[in-house]
Amino acid sequence: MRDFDEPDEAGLSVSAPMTWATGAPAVVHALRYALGQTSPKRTALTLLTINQAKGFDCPGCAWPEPAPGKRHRNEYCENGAKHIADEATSRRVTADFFRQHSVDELSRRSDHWLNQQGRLTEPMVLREGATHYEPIGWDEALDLLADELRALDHPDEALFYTSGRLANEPAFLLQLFARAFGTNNLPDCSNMCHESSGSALGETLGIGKGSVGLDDLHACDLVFVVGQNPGTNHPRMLSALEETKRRGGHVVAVNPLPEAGLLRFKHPQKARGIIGRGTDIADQFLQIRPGGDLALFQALNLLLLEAEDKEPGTVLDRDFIEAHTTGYDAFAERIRETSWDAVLEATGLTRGEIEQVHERVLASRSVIVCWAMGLTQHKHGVPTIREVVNFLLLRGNIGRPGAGVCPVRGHSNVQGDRTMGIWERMPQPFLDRLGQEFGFTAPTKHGLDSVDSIRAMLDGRAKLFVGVAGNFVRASPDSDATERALRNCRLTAHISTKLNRSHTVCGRTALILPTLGRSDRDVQAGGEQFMTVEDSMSEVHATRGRLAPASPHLLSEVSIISRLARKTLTAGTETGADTAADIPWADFEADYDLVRDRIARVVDGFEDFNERVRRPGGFRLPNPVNERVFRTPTGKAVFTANDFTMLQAPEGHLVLQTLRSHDQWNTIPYAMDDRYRGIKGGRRVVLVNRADLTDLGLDDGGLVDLVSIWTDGSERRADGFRVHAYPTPRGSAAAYYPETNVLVPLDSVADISNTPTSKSVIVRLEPGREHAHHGVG
Ligand SMILES: Nc1nc2c(c(=O)[nH]1)N[C@H]1C(S)=C(S)[C@@H](COP(=O)(O)OP(=O)(O)OC[C@H]3O[C@@H](n4cnc5c(=O)[nH]c(N)nc54)[C@H](O)[C@@H]3O)O[C@H]1N2
Ligand SMILES: Nc1nc2c(c(=O)[nH]1)N[C@H]1C(S)=C(S)[C@@H](COP(=O)(O)OP(=O)(O)OC[C@H]3O[C@@H](n4cnc5c(=O)[nH]c(N)nc54)[C@H](O)[C@@H]3O)O[C@H]1N2
Ligand code: SF4
Ligand SMILES: [Mo]
Repeated sequence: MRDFDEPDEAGLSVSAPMTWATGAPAVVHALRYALGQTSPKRTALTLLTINQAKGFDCPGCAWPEPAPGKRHRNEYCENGAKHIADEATSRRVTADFFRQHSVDELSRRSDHWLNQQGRLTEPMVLREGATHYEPIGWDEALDLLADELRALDHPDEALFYTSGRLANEPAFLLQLFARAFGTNNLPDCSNMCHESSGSALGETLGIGKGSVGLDDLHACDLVFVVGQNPGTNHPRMLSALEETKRRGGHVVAVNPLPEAGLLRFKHPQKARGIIGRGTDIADQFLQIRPGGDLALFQALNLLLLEAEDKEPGTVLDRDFIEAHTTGYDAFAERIRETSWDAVLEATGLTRGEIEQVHERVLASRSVIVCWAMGLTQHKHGVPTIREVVNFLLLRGNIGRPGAGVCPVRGHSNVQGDRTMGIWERMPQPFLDRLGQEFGFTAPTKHGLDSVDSIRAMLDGRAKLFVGVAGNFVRASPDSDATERALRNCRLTAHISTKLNRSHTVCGRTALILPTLGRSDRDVQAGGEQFMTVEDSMSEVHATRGRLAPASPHLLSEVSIISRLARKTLTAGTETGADTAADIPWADFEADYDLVRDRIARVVDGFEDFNERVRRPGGFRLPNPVNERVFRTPTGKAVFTANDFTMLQAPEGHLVLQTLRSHDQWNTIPYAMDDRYRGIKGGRRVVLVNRADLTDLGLDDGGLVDLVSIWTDGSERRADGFRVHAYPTPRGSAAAYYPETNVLVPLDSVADISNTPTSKSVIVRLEPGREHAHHGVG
């Protein structure tokens, strides 16, 4: 199906990737997108208040803002401006729109087209057997949902999915509601994102978060940027790295792709950035094979041990290791078994390159390692991050200024949501405090994460899906299986700002519950409200929308959750859920200060929350790791012994990574270009090394289908991709998410964290056929 708005892949063109990121053109691109969505006045109103102390937090990534006094007047990036414009758009999806388009038709539209229709404006219901959504009042919609929840045989038959756009106050209320209802089934986007980081850091350092702040990054001697594409996904991180370099620090980038932002950066808000040549970011770029990072850090650790052997007492921080760590001996024994042949094969690097990095490490007093999806979304993501921790522990690069771990989070409040209790496995002390505060017993049985939720819906153990923000159907692996899972539900309901594919893949009954976005003003009975978020460096601050809401019928997330809870948690439920009559939902809805008062009593580090968050810039949550306090069972940081692992594709196959273009926000393409990688006018493109193209007998620019294989013999297919020669390592390929999620087998997950292996899908390329329609991957 095509429409005037439907992007046309026939316009696809691919040229050489760029070697620098962000400059004058970037600002022009942002403004062009903004003005295509809304008026100059709304554009000005939003862009001037993004990331300012009294404005709203950018709804894009979780990169922190500098302290209030150090903020630039335009403290946002090109992509932040696009995210805002996408939310502040003047386009609207009305009841009339749903009368014109059946659900079946909508389900065949592309992700791009659905998003371009604009903001959702009123609650809609798809009744059993109906072909179209129809309007429904708020009261009736929430009664319907509450009745379905109360009719379940057990609270664990319900799933409450969250995406990291959700601010702290609604996140706290959502998990409170789910637990008062009787379930820990709180899957979230983090399960598919940084869960491997949380698992590895929790086990080794006692807390699943990063330990560094912006000041540490500026003061650091050597920063590793591993498995991350900041030029597109965390653009203002480049300003921080530029500052590191200005102060004499160095940067090592580790990535299979020569990403523009890793190579050179032109600061868009400084004259020298616009006209000059810009700053070289990476002093050394390691073009690693996918999944080779575990081997790389094992080799670096081996070199450190050997250097210490040669000159004892000069390389390792013996005092730190002695006083603050356990597990050193078993770790060292394992590292000494490392084989250079295996390391060179796994990484695709030369020994000289690795030794050069080692020299840099020896020359640096303080080291930080930053990483993102290039590490977490592999089968051995958890051991890889554990090995990074080993590397830092060896020289005491944990718990002192200018050093530490820096998992760079994705969504603006994904870290805050976890702090607020959005996790299917919250520790017992948190559950106890929550129960005590509100007078009920929180369920102790762990809930389902994202992948296990799909399994539970497929086999009927879960019957009701509530999505709060996000686009579960497109974010999840194995698109066909996930769609079957959702369609198997009694009811699916989504609290959303914009139309997406999850609204079109429905249970027997479906609800769309439209809500305010970050930029919308939020006025309740108690007056104008603000909310709070926590960024990737544990800074908590306020966010306050300034625009007139997209429609008079919208409710805030806090209102929707509070009203639903009041309707659900009344006496006499079939589920036997605790009715938890002590929870003052109506008061919470009227005045978010009252929610924050409760957060202050339940969540560590939030004492005097209301008072402290009103200070300009808010406050930083303490990370005990920075005091060298490790909340592990032994009270010490843990060295781990990790088995060497490498990725290998069988003959004729490639390791495919699925990643983001410059013009998308997760499951939502904004436009069809990926400027820095030289790709224009299409997304169904797969990037392969030229020598592999030759070996596979494929033409540059030819049409292929991607076929993934899995150990149970099953195959999955994504059709109609153009294959292009690109400087990716031999044996690997890259293509965009979410079009390729159909290829990721549900059972292909990271050990321990259960994160889908989106960065290592084993595929072969077959002569292709044109993609029939754009809606389905
Ligand atoms: N504009 C924009 N910004 C975003 C997002 C967005 O969609 N659009 N999404 C947000 C979210 S939720 C997240 S989680 C972050 C994601 O931020 P990133 O993790 O930067 O995002 P990806 O596009 O998944 O890119 C992964 C990077 O890892 C590299 N990589 C792949 N495999 C390996 C490997 O085995 N080893 C190494 N060393 N590198 C590898 C890829 O080449 C790529 O550069 O971005 C956030 N910010
Ligand atoms: N193959 C593959 N799969 C992946 C990844 C990958 O790299 N490769 N990355 C994974 C990662 S890191 C992540 S984080 C997930 C992302 O998964 P999600 O977080 O589920 O997806 P998003 O695309 O961010 O969700 C976009 C939708 O959120 C809604 N929304 C936006 N703002 C608001 C708001 O303020 N309130 C409410 N209620 N709704 C709002 C809009 O309706 C919009 O359509 O995808 C994962 N899936
Ligand atoms: S770096 Fe991230 S948080 Fe900052 S303006 Fe850009 S998208 Fe928004
Ligand atoms: Mo993410």
